[in-house]
Amino acid sequence: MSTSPLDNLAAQKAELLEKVTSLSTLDELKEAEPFITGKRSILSALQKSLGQLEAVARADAGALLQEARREVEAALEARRSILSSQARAVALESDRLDLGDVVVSAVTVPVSVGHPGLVGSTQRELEDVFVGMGFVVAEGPEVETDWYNFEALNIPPAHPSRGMWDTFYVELGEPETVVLRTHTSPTQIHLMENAVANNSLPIHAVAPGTCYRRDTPDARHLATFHQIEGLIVDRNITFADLAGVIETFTHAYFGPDIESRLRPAFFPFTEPSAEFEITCTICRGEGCRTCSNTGWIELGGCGMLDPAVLSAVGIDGDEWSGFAFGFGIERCGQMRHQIADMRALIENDTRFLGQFS
Ligand code: FA5
Repeated sequence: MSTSPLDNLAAQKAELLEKVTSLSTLDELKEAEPFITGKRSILSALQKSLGQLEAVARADAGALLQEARREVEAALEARRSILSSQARAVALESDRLDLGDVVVSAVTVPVSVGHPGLVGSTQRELEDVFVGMGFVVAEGPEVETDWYNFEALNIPPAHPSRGMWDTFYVELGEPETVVLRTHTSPTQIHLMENAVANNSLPIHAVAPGTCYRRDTPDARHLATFHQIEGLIVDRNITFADLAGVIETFTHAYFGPDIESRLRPAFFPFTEPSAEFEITCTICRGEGCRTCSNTGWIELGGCGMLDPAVLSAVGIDGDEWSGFAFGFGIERCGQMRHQIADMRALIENDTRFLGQFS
């Protein structure tokens, strides 16, 4: 009985197909490929051996071998495709960002985070000083009626002193009856009204907040700025108490080396009134552009509560007396940090603002 090189073809093909199924990674497949369908495979060896056969037998055997090769090659390609998708899925899974990765990158990559601005931190420092002196911190609305911003503070309509405050009016109700507050002094009225309504006099409070004026920005002015109002209503309060509070504040906030002074001034809601000034910290009193060559910088106004204001809110001026003050928060920060021009605070130059973190 004649033998053919393809006598074991069925078993050899089965063995190759089994080998293909056992491949579990693309690397294994790549390594095994030459032995399955490549030059070093049994299929290639059989192909070579067909040369010994006679022409007719060779053609039949060649067709059989081709058929077996196609089957093994198809199985190998199918396996390659399965292993490729598995490898892609594994790669995707390892690329997925989970919370652990986020935390790790937040720790290792330097991230620039913000910090409170100079005005906010100055406000908090001022609050701290006054809380340390026994004041509570309150706040009032930024949009006020004409009554709170002016009339209750003894500034009737058309009174010439209204010219002290260049006002932004809000288009609400009758013309010029609602304003963006020009100062924090209306909080005096809210505090006193509340105390009367709740029968909770005395008052020892500060109220910081934003103010708006049609002021042209310059080295000491902005159109939107901040003040901190102070109000004491109690028994037997005198101007000496006011001067003592201002001096204690100056030393606590600016240190003992800074000189301060009170100069007579006029405010319709206090009598007597004064302006509170300190030595200009830019020129140390020598005179410079920031202080208009006076050597002094005005930080705020103050005075004893005018009896007309007390009676406007229903407080008996024979039993109670008090004082109020209003300091510019930007001015305080400006002098503490020796900033020659206040406009730097609103120019958003992070090289400048970053110094105060
Ligand atoms: C007043 O606003 C009074 N309400 C202060 C007051 C309160 C007096 C209680 C009596 C009793 P004046 O307009 O002077 O006063 O402003 C007070 C302070 O606010 C100024 O000294 C300054 O420090 C600050 N200030 C005023 N206008 C501006 C502005 N446009 N930009 C920045 N700061 C300002």
